Amino acid sequence: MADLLKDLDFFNLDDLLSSEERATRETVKRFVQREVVPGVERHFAAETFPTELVPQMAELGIFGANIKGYGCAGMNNVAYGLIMQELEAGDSGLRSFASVQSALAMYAIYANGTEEQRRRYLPEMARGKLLGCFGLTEPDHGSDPGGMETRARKDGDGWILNGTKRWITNGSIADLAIVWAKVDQGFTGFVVEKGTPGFSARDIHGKFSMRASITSELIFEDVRLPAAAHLPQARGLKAPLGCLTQARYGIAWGAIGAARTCFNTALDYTKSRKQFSRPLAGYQLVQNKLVRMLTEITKAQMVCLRLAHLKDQGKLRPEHVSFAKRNNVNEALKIARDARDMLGANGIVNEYPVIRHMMNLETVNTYEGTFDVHTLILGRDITGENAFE
Ligand code: TGC
Ligand code: FAD
Repeated sequence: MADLLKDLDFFNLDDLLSSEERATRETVKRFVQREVVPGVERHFAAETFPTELVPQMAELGIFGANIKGYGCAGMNNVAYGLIMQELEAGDSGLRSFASVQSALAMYAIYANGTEEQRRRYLPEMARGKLLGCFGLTEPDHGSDPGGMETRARKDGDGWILNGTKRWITNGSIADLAIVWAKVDQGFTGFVVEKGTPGFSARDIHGKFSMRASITSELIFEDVRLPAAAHLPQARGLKAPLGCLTQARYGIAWGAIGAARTCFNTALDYTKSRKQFSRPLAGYQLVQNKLVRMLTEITKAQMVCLRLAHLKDQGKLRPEHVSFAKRNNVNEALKIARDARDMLGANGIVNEYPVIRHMMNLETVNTYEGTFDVHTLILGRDITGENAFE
C-alpha cells in the first residue's frame, strides 16, 4: 500500500524549515508509521487509548516539547507544530493525548504554578510518568465556561472543591487533573491528584468519534485540597483561556496531518480504481476535489508556519490562533468528507483510515472552541462588537 503519511509540499515550504525542524518531523513520522498505524484501528474499535506508546512518546521529547527547562525538550514552535501534525496524521486521539498533556496540563502548571509545583510535576510529566488532564467544560457549560458551577471555598489553609466536569480527555487515566473553579473573587485553578478522597472519574462510552481516546466525567464531592494544590497565578478566566490558546495552536497544525492522510488516501485510491474503463483520477469532477484538497492543505500549512514564527517572536494574538483553528479544522473536515465520498463503499470501512479521521474531526471541530465560537471571536476582533455579551 502507498505511504499514506507522506508529505505534501506543493510550495517547497520545507525550504523554510531548519534541519532540526525537519529531523523532528521525520522522527515523529517514523514513530507514527511504525508504532501507531499498525494498532490504531484496533484501539479505535475497542475504545481504548494506546497507553503502551506513552514511554516512547516521552523518549521522543513530545510532552511539553516547547516548554523550556524542567526536563522538557525546549523546542521552538515550528518543531512543536510539526510534531502535532505528524501525530494527527496517525489519529486525532493521539494528538489530543499529547495536546492535553503538554499544552493544557503542563502549560497550566508552568504558567500558573509556583516554582515548587513546576519542579514537582513538570519533569515527571515530561517523562510520561505522570499523566494530566484539564477540566474546564461542565455538563451545562461548554462554550461558555464563565457559567461554570464548580465551586472552591477556603477552608483554613486549604480548600473544599465541589462540582462536575464533563468531556475530559485522559480523565480516568490521568494521575492529576487541572480543575477550574469559581471562587469568591472570580475563577482559579487547582491540581487535584488521583486518589484524593471525594474525587472520582468515570468514562463516557458510545462515542462515534475519538474512540482511540479516553473521555471522562470528573466528579468532586467535598474534595479537601491542601494550599499546595492551588495554582496561585491563576486569577480569572484569562488563566484557562490562556491554556486553550496553546492547545488550539497545536490543533491548527494537527488538522493538517489528518487532512493530509485523507488526501493521500483519496489520491492513491482514485489513481488505481477504474470505473467506466478509466481511473477515477482521470475524471474532471474527481480532479476538482483533489485540487481543492491540495489548495486547502497548502493554505493551512502556510497559515501554521506564519503562526509558529509569530509565536516564537512573542507576537501571537489569541485571535490569530482562532483564525487558524477555525479554518484548518473545518477544511480538514471537508477534505475528510470528500475523501470518504471518493472511496465509495470502501470509504466506510476501516481498511482505509478516512472514515476514522472524518469522525474524529467532528470532535476537533467542536472542542477547544467550536467553529462558530471562533467565528464570533474573530467577528468581535474586526468589528469591536462583542456577540457574547
Ligand atoms: P472574555 O471576556 O473574552 O475574556 C476573559 C479574559 O480572558 C482573556 N482571554 C484570553 N486570554 C488568552 N487566550 C485566549 N484565547 C483568551 N480569550 C480571552 C481576555 O483578554 C480577558 O482578559 P481580562 O484581562 O480582560 O480579564 O471572556 P468570555 O467569558 O466572554 O469568553 C468568551 C469566549 C467564548 C471566547 C470563551 O469563553 C471561549 O473561548 N469559549 C470556548 C470554550 C472552549 O474552548 N473550551 C475548551 C475546553 S478544553 C478542551 O476542549 C480540550 S479538548 C482536548 C484537546 O485539546 O485535544
Ligand atoms: P455548546 O456550547 O452547548 O454548543 C452547542 C452548539 O451551539 C455549537 O454548535 C456551538 O457553536 C453553538 N453555540 C454556542 N454558543 C453560541 C453562541 N453564543 N452563538 C451561536 N452559537 C453558539 N473540555 C475540557 O474542558 N477538557 C477536555 O479535555 C475536553 N476534551 C473533549 C474531548 C471530546 C471528545 C469532546 C467531544 C469534547 C471535549 N471537551 C473538553 C469539551 C469541549 O471543549 C466542548 O464540547 C466545547 O467547548 C463545546 O461545548 P458544548 O459541547 O457544551 O457545546
